[in-house]
Amino acid sequence: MARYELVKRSVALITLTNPPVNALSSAVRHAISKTMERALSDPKVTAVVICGENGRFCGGADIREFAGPLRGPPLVPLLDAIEAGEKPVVAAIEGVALGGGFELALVCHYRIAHYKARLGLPEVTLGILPAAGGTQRLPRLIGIPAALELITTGRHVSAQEALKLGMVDQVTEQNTCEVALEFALKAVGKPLSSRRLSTLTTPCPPDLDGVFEVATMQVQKKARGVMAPLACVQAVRAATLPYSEGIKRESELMATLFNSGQAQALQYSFFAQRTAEKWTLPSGAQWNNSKPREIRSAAVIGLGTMGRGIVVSLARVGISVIAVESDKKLLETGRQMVIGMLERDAKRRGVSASLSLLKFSLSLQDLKDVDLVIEAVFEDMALKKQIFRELSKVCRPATLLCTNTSGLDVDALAGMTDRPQLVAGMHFFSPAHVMKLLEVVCGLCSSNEAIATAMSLGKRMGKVSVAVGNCPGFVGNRMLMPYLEQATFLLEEGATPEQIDKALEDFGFAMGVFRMSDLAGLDVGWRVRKESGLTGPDVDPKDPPRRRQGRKYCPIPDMVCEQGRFGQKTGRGWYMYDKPGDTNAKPDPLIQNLLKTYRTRYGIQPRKITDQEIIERCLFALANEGFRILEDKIAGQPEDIDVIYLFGYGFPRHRGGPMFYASMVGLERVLERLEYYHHAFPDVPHLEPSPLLKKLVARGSPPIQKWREHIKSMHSHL
Ligand code: 3H9
Repeated sequence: MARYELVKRSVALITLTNPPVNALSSAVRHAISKTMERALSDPKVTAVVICGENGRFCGGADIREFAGPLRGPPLVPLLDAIEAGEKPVVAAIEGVALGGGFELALVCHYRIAHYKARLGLPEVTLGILPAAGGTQRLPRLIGIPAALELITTGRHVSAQEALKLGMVDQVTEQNTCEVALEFALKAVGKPLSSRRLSTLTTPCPPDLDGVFEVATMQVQKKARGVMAPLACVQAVRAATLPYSEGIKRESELMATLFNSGQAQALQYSFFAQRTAEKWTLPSGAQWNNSKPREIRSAAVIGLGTMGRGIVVSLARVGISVIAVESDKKLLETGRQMVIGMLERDAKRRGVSASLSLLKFSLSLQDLKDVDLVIEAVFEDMALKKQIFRELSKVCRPATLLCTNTSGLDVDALAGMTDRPQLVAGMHFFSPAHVMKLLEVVCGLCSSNEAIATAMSLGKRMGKVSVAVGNCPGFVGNRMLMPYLEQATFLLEEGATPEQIDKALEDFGFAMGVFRMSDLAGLDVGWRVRKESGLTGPDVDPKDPPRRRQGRKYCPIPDMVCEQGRFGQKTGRGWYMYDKPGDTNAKPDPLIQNLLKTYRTRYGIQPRKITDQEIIERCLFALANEGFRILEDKIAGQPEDIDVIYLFGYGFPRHRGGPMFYASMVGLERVLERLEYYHHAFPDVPHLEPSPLLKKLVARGSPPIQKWREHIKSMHSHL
């Protein structure tokens, strides 16, 4: 767990050896303690260098150990002892020094970083704070404002920025360990007192109270209801006290956070993201061994909002792209917009724009030789089918054909081609060059290789990719439907859009469902409902007004659209805006009137609806559909669903995602409330508890990490 060598005759080199990130597990802490004792007591040793194996200094405390009782030496006294030692200790930082890893570097008397290293205290993103002295030493080293920014955001900084801020003493492009060893030899005999950060006084800005007030306001505004950023501010404030008092405060604040549901949810999210990336497939098939193909060239068909974002995502990772449009004018507009987006993106990242990788064309014939095509025309099945038919004729047999669709049938498109095994869905989220989520949709015939390639391309583009099965809406949009529907039924029953939005925003969503719908545009859903015969002139005249296709239907969203209210872009939607495109949503008396008239017309007596009912109806219905998705093998594991909601739908990260939230509330309670609502509103769809939820409760509500086994056994009984 830590190797000890005597090098250059008098330097003890301690190498952390806990792959993949040299996390500070109990065994590593034990090994550091032992090797440091040995170095300090050996008279031959004059200095110490600490480094990490495989080019990574240390990724911090071992997060997996947080779930159990503390074993091995606690970190704070261990680090205090390193700092107090009488021999100079130098940290040789390669790769990462994050969290506890950077706190370990902070107790070393000197820090040398490789120019590609990244440093930081990301604990806040895990719902905790840097509780091994990080909140006390960093402000003493770089001052309160800079430390506050780094600790409350968890931002990683480059070695160059770290040098500028004073976090490291030297940045090198050479062998970091060698440089650190030489540095250590030169430090022998020099006084160490000014290098022991805990003994220094924190430099304070003149308006100390003002700085903390602003920081408090900022974190409260940015992270509504999230505890860790606020606790980080309080801990940094304690760095103005003597170290012994500050470290006590740090530890108290940590204890409060550590046991909170928020920390559990955020740590779950960390691992869920990594579990999803390993992609157990919904069908349960083994995909991990399949090798992705290398993609050097791609084509994107359609230069609308989605297409443009996809072109940018591909080009900025060095893939040459042919962008195709059907019309000269649209092609030119698209071309200008893509170039502008790429130039702005390159400027922001301080690199040169990869414009030479782009080609623009009006003909599918130009796509003969590309490795992969992403069709991104608008959601018109007939048009998409025609394009896939043509692609099948034009592209070489090995070209992978993908469709960017938010819910259309991938198998139907695969059926248009001569290579259904090389067809997959790639559902990007808008704007595609910004949003992190990618649903990779496996059709019935999609080969392992095709899915592996789409997943690996997603990763290369910096996306969080999740493999899902093929059904209307896939995972994300299929689940959105019950969530939106509960919200509209609640309107019918007596709530207002602003009341529902406030309850959801207080829960942690950045935007409530109606504000989000106004932003996205109400006309898209209206068109889909019209096309599927739920509303409009094609509605079956035999259907009673509030029942459609055999189930209860709420026509209020259609009535809003019939008035030309399509959301922010028209200045009117569920809310009113000062002008089209404005974002400041104000309650609209016309909507209140519309609701009143509607309820009167259908004899609905409005009732008082509590925030608890809003949260339960919307979020339990959402999770209930998630259970059905697991039953139907559209998602392989609950983590996949949660990652989709965290990265694509703004589900608050400190709640872990809809499935984790359900597990935290308690499956028994979720079942009991769904049964209650289903009984009270037997007509309202999506409230009937799913068989999987019932089964899990019957089996004693196992923790979410164990659901997979129960789902598997459920499938084997089907
Ligand atoms: C802390 O330090 C608290 C202290 O202040 C106070 C204590 C008193 N622990 O991300 P990757 C696993 S809190 C355990 O795919 P990359 C990860 O799950 C900690 N496991 O690689 C994955 O496992 P698997 C503060 C960890 O190259 C594998 O390593 N530190 C940890 O894309 C590879 O990870 C952080 O918040 C860990 N600390 O990125 C840093 N870290 O293969 C968290 C990783 O089984 N880590 N694993 O799925 C990261 O941000 C990234 O992992 C890192 C590498 C940037 C290091």
